[in-house]
Amino acid sequence: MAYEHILYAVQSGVARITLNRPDKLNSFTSAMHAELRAALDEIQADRNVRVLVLTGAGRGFCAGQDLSDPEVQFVDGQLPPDMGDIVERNYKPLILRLQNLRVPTIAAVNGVAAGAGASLALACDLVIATKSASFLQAFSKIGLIPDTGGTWFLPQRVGMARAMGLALLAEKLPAQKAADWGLIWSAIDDAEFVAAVDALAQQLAVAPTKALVRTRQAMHAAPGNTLEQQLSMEGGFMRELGRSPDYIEGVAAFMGKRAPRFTGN
Ligand code: T3D
Repeated sequence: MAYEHILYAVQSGVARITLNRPDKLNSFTSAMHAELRAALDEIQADRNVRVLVLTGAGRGFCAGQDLSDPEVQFVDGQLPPDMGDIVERNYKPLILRLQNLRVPTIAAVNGVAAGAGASLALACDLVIATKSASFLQAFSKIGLIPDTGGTWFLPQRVGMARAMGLALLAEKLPAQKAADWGLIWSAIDDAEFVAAVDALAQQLAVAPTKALVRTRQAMHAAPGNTLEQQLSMEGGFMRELGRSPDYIEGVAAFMGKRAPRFTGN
């Protein structure tokens, strides 16, 4: 499929989606949402893909909803736009697609991630950012709440006190502090960022894909489960994975003192 608002490429098992509206800091329109959904569906169907890298073109990662999009503008004499409907149509399906993707996901945060752009990054399995990047819960500045999963991800990652501070005060959180707080995996010197993202992507592209994705599912299910339920879920996943070709290969490689050759199966 030809894309206009994103770039999409697959190489050596790594699918790369680049949000590509740099003049607007890659903020979301419904058209960009539709392309993002289509690209995620392509990844889901392409058995050659073993990892997704999501990043932004230009100096920003994503500034959330495009506030200049006519779809969210107030027009005198007309009903105000239904933000809840936009969330249901665009943001909720995006986050659910990411969470249900059959490959691990990396947010490569190359610059500011604001509003739903910050939530989008947090919905990925690993978040790696340039030291010059920042995370901004911009919502309270315009009278909204952290959406796109923000109220779910933030308190789990940084605790309620910091989540509330970030959301209510809407101050930019520099990437290094975000890493120190446990909001993201790591903050990397800008000059080393591209190489670090590539290395991480290559590492995950040859990892046992199913085990990584089951790990995501188990981790995210935990807050809603009792310990007993969680132990049962772990048992079910272990039963499944213990019969998988990648587990057989992993053990054979360990016993043979050689590097494993995982196929993602
Ligand atoms: O339907 C719904 O609305 C529900 C869903 C909501 C989810 C949300 O995401 S709500 C939150 C929306 N996002 C924001 O409120 C963030 C707005 N942007 C900013 O606060 C700042 O731009 C940043 C802190 C992200 C970056 O600041 P800075 O100084 O580095 O850049 P800038 O000069 O503000 O922005 C550069 C250009 O991008 C500028 O355009 P110009 O003047 O050069 O023509 C700016 O208007 C544009 N831009 C940045 N963010 C947005 C945007 N244009 C439209 N929408 C944006 N969100």
